[in-house]
Amino acid sequence: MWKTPVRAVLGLGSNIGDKRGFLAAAIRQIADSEGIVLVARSADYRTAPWGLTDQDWFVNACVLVETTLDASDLLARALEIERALGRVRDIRWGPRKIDIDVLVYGGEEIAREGLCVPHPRIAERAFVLVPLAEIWPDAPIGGGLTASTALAGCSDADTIERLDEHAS
Ligand code: PH2
Ligand code: MG
Ligand code: MG
Repeated sequence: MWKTPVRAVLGLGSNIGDKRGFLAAAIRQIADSEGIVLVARSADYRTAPWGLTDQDWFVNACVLVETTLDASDLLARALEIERALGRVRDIRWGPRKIDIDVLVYGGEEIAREGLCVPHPRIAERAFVLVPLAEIWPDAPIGGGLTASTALAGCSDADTIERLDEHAS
């Protein structure tokens, strides 16, 4: 049965090793996935660590996709790509080679074990809002907010530095 594609956003982050290389590799694998079409990719951004501040700086980016996968299959695919790129899960909010979060899945609000969409902390995180607003300013991020309205109220957006186009 044909399923209408859903617009979804994945947020990517890395703060170990070849950070931009991990993001680029993850985005290639996302784009090559069955049931996922890559619509837009933000620039890479250099961001100060949030939450656990005693760790290296991050590179963050967001991608907008259209997908026929349901939300849990999209999450499963994201976690599979994390594993393929060597992600080891240890410290919450701690250093990672690659993190891929399902931030938005259509306008849907999903709250169950392991899957909370829109991601509950988007509105406080400039490292998510800046790349998200670049590619989809009207993205519905919950609580009646969009990426651009939340960004307007976000105090640390100036800690986010856009990086030059990647050579690869
Ligand atoms: N991810 C976290 C915790 N803190 N800080 C930045 N700058 N970027 C991240 O992707 C990030 C973080 C947990 O997922
Ligand atoms: Mg994650
Ligand atoms: Mg995360």
